[in-house]
Amino acid sequence: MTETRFADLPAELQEHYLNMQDDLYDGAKDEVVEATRQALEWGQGPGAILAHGLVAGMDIVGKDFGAGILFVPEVLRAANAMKAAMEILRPLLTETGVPKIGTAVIGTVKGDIHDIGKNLVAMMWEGAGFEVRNLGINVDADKFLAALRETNADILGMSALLTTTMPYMATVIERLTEEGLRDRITVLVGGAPLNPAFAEDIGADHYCKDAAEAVDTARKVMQLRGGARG
Ligand code: B1M
Repeated sequence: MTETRFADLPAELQEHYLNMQDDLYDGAKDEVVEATRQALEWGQGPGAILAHGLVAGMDIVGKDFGAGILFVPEVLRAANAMKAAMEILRPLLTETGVPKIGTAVIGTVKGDIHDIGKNLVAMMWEGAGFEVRNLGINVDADKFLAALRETNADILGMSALLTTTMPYMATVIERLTEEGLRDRITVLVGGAPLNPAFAEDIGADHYCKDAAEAVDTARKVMQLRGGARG
């Protein structure tokens, strides 16, 4: 049920992360939160805790969900445990000594309520110096456009976790074009079922496979745009 991707870590930490994955799988929120605190006390960074404990655990949940071994209530409990742990990591992921480098709007597209990955991207963008307007889940084109206008954003980030909702990203991009905003907003898309070819097909500027890539890409976008503004 567990996964090891950290053979180079001390045995005690490996066991800690394997237990954390088990607790996440079981939706044991208090235990996952406590394990997150413990790992921080041992000097583990948020990136390692996410990768070895939380995301690794959620990957197993996803596989068993897909295989019909787990069902929505269990997956929801695992997701809630993950979200509680992410709240512990939030201050570390969002703390930033760097000046503001740009403004981003992000949301999970209409019809889709998956928000863990999108929230991770939002936190890490904040940590990289972006002012982020996180619109939440089930966001339609009108709401994206209104937020982009209000914030005068540089970047739009869209997330979709379902094959049935990812095409809605194209609808949002079409609306950007129709309303004359497309040229001044860089569109980044991500989510498990997407790939670079899909991003290109719908006219997005970049596909980001994970939150770290979303940070790197957004930073590069701002460099190309000529640095910080406003
Ligand atoms: Co859902 N679900 N789910 N689910 N769920 C998936 C996506 C699924 C692959 C599971 C499976 O079958 N194996 C499957 C989709 C199949 C498909 O479309 N082909 C699925 C399904 C079918 C469903 C329902 C339809 C189930 C049902 O009701 N019968 C339903 C749909 C509801 C809806 O949205 N309308 C549903 C519901 C749920 C829960 C509510 C129970 C819960 C969501 C809770 C929540 O998010 N608050 C849930 C969960 C947790 C999952 C899995 C298990 C985990 C998703 C997750 O949080 N991963 C998922 C299985 C999987 O993905 N393997 C699954 C951890 C997260 C850190 O990763 O979100 O991929 P991820 O984000 C990554 C990258 O993708 C990227 O960076 C992130 C961090 O590195 N990224 C971006 C994401 N967004 C980005 C945006 C960017 C850039 C990068 O912008 C620039």
